[in-house]
Amino acid sequence: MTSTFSPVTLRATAGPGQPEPTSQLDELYRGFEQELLVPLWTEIGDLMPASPSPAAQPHVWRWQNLLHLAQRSGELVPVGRGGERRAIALANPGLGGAPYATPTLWAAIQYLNPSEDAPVHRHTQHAFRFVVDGEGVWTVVNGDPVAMRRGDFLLTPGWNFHGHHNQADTPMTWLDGLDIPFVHQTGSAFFELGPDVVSDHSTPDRSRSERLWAHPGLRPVAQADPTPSSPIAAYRWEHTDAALADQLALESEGHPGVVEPGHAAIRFSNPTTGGDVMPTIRAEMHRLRADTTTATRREVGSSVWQVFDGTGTVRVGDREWEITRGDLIAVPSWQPLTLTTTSGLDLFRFSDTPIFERLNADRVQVEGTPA
Ligand code: GTQ
Ligand code: FE2
Repeated sequence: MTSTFSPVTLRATAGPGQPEPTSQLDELYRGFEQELLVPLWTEIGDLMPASPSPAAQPHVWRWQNLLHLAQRSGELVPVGRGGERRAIALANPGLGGAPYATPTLWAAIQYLNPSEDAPVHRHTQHAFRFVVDGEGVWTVVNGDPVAMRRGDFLLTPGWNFHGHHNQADTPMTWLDGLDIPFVHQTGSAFFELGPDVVSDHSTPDRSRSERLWAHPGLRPVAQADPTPSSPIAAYRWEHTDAALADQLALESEGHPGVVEPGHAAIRFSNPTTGGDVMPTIRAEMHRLRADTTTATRREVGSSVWQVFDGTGTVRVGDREWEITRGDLIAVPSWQPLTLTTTSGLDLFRFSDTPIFERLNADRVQVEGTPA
């Protein structure tokens, strides 16, 4: 669905270094078609560009529009077995209508009405939730109920059973991020159903996972082995916010720590390795002071950003948008990105960078410095 190739119709057109079209050449090309063959010489420009030229496009989805459609889905579409989740995915305009925000990343708004249960299942796809607004849902991961509140970043690494339940008297929405497109396109998906309702409807303030793992710089001695995904089920906003505020305060006091002037950022990390939270997904939170513009930066791999607070302007490639709370931005591979704000801006970001780092195919270029 996302292929940029039209059904095989090879053309005997004369390009640079190509023979003049003749009936014999045409016959050769019909022979290729018949045998389902494609010669490199007609495709090389697209297949092997000098630098990444992804099919995915820069795009912004407006949270207010997503919210409205999610609310209507909440009225019209039940959540339960079969569909599994009332989740509505961003479809990048360059990817042929597939529910892919980028070639590797799924981003969706999920909506749960009061008293609803999203049934239990597990899959090899890695997942997280990020909450831009609201509370009242607990996601139950391997039997451990995890509260969801504004600013929290929550993990559901691959093959963990999980369901969600809304204990509030108001609906709740959040952002889901998964590696569904990567897993789909590489034929590596497995899926299993669990119970139709979550096993534990209790509403603890902190999950068991956090009580064991989420103390700063402290890990349980009995848990010595590294795990490919982080054992921390929830990274709470109070910690994220404090880390960003402290970075900017240190900058004001003349100490290092920020990415660049006026730009603080933290990466959510796996305490057992120090690396990314999950094998395919990197997640970060960024804070720009008022009246800050970032350096223009591009990198191999794609990302999705969500505005958490404040307003600003985002430039991706040759597109530019004003952005406000909840808005989502798709940044394709190697597209230059610049953020500007006059009011101050908090943004959540996730990317597929760990895949490229593992393959030694990662590259970053910051404006004014060599790649
Ligand atoms: O909440 O379990 O957006 O399995 C897509 C697939 C959410 C989930 C999505 C899922 C989920
Ligand atoms: Fe799921």
